[in-house]
Amino acid sequence: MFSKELYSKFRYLLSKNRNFNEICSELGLSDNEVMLLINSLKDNSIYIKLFGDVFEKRPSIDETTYHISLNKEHIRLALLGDTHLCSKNDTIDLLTDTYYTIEEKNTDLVLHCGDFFDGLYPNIEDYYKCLRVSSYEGQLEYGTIYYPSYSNKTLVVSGNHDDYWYQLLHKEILSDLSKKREDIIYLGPNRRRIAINGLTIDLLHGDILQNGKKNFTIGMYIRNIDEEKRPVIIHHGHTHYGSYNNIYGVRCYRTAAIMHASPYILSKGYKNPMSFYFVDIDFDDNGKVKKIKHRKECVYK
Ligand SMILES: [Mn+2]
Repeated sequence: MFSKELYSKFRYLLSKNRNFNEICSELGLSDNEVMLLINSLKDNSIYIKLFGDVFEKRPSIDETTYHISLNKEHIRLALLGDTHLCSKNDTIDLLTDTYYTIEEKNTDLVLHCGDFFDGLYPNIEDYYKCLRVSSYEGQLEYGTIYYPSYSNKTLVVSGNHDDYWYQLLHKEILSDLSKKREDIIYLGPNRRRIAINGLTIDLLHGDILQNGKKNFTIGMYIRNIDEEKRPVIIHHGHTHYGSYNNIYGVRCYRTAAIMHASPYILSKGYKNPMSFYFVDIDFDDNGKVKKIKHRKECVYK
């Protein structure tokens, strides 16, 4: 796909310690083309040389609240996440079935807690072998075409896998996706507070705490928020295992992945039950939350 001359010019620029952007412009290639060239060399040390410790770089978090007003006494939300599109283990079929159920049950809004895409994990050798598509433009196109369309909106924050693209290319793939798909709204990286009438929800991926540290537990996340500012609901994912707990009076929904188990998960003997939640909320005349109930829905293979 790339000529020998191009490879040697690339190697030369690398040896001269040119950075990624300089290499793109000196080769006259787009960043995606250079990423493809790097992928094709299958040499992990090139990523490290060009991007360093990519895990230190994350897009900055939006601390503002995203307000939605729905003039209704009763609303239904669907909570899901970790769809990992473009992984060879993704499942557009089961995701489409899931959205079919969501439509059928007259759902007002879907919340997606990130890892929408599988991204490109730079520090694992041969990661591209786990992917259906390994370029930025290719993944963006795949998501635009195959993510199920929905008559209402899907609100999404990014997960660590979506953020790999930020670390490699300084691009937020979900921001670009939301420009192509008007039913998908990107609320920003990692987490965002949402307010629907009198209901507050923290939608978060669930891998890092407010201070950016990775020793995430939901209890610690809640304790970091002043008591009077805590949300009514938290929706998070990341661990690919679904559960519900009431912690310090906050209703915490952790959603499972909607993807098939990877060979790694299978080799460890872990189960991979796919599921999502419906949450029904009743409001009083002043828009205050009157009653909440939920149901876990299994996604059957
Ligand atoms: Mn995930």
